[in-house]
Amino acid sequence: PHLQTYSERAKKHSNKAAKALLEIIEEKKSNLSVSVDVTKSKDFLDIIEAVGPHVCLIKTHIDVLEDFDATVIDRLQELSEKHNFLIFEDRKFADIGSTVVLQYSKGIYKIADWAHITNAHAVPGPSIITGLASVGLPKDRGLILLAEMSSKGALTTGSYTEDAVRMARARRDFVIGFIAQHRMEGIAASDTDNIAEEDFLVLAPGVGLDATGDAMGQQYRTPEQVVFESGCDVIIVGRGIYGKGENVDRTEVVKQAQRYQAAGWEAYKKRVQRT
Ligand code: UP6
Repeated sequence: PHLQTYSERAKKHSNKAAKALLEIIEEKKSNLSVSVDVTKSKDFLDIIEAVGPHVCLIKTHIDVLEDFDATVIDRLQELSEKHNFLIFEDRKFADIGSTVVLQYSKGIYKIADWAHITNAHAVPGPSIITGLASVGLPKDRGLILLAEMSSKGALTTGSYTEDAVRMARARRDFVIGFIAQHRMEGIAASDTDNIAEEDFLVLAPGVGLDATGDAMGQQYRTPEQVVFESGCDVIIVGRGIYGKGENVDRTEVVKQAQRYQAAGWEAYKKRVQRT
């Protein structure tokens, strides 16, 4: 599917969150998702306001905000409508079905009420999808499974990755894609896998133009490597856009967002180029 355009794929996608994301990518000519990993609500909202016009998706870790209250979500939703981007809470659920139901819908954050997309580890097996789907599907949400991580020494390799893909194939109504570094179509279908018209979105974190990693095992690749060479669909960029995320210089953040947007789009154009 990655050789088709985003809009061709949008037309065929049956999950509403995936379809909306593909439409926004094409409309805004942006496959950039900014990961807004800062601890003050003001910095959080300032960054989102600045990068909003340049992204298809805002990725959050809502639990790192020190001064969280419900107005942050109201404002986030306003910005999502104003600038036409979706919201992805990077919650990385990893528990049994009945527990993730509570974590997804209850508590302080009520993630299912506002995040179009969230994600989960495959570690607990298919029951984690059953649990999350019971909350998310009625709200037209989409789930991303972590198939590969970007950090050094990650255990998400080989048969683990393959089994995660098989779990996704069994729940294509709700699982819309993967956090990964490559496309997953190459993973052989088992007898029970339904792969007809399969179109999983691949969202890739670990993207940077100026650094190859950080001091804690993060590994960066360029948009060209991620989108053109590896066929991923969305680039996720955090510190490459706002650095430490304190006393944010709006002009600089906008400049970096535009730079990553352009690099991601160029890599995509090169990929789908028809000869
Ligand atoms: N993230 C990764 N690698 C993964 C999965 N998720 O880096 O395999 C998330 C991190 C962070 C963001 O939790 O929010 O993507 C990357 O941020 P950075 O660009 O500042 O390194």
